[in-house]
Amino acid sequence: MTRPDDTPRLDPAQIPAYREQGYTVVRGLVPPSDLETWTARLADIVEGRVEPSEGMLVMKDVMVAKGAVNPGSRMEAIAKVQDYERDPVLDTYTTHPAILGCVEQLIGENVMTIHTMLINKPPNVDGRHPLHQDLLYFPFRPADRIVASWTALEEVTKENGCLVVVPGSHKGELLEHGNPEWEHLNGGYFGVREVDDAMGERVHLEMAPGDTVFFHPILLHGSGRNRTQGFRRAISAHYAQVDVTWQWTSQEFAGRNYRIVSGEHAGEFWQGERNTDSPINPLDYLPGGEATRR
Ligand SMILES: O=C(O)CCC(=O)C(=O)O
Repeated sequence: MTRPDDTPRLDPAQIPAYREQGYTVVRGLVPPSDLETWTARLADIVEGRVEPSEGMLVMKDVMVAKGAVNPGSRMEAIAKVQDYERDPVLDTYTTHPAILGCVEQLIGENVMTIHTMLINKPPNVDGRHPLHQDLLYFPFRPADRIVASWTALEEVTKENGCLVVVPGSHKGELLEHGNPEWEHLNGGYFGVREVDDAMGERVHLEMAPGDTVFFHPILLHGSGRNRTQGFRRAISAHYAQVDVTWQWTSQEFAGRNYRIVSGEHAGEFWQGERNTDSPINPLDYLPGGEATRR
């Protein structure tokens, strides 16, 4: 059974800061040896030495897919690897005791994973991610019982496209999203339709390898372009406390299994009811009717 260890990872002051700001960064949370393991596995998958696990999506950057740039290597072609939970090496992220410990401090004990992803920002592509709210993609409520963890696999800076957040924006509502009119936008990278200065100041989260940011699913966030010749890679997962309810009218994800990763039911799948008579229609937040799958 996987359990977070008992070491408190978040400084007690970080919990109220998270409630107030919608995010908190834990410096040096993950040791370099773990980061190296995940980065090497990503390379093995992208470079064809390891088969992608069942259900895994390995997505090319749109500029590469359209032939707008010629990548110098396979890693330069990839925007993200999604749904890695069946990969035994990458999945050690979702059950990492330090990550789980923080997640449980923020949303309570007994959690499941609801989304997993590695994000690559190679050089020479646009690669921007417009400001958005991740709750758009999730059928579970209340939002306060969901949290994202995002760990830098290498130095992330303003220059290479670090995350940008709008502190306090998680206190608002889920907003309407759409496709910004950018020439090159990766599939599923939706953005909030109307972003104005009243939403607050944007903060760039520059992070060292192993630093991890935990953020609320209503927090407005995105990321800029990588203007360096290196990569900007990160590994992330979304967690929900098992005591959430399914509140989507949509059948999308209705057949998906959500795996519990801590507590007495660790290893089992979430058994909550998927009541598609629920009040929330995800397409209300995505006029144009595109699928919400990223
Ligand atoms: O890593 C990035 O550049 C953005 C990731 C992100 O915002 C997301 O996946 O929701």
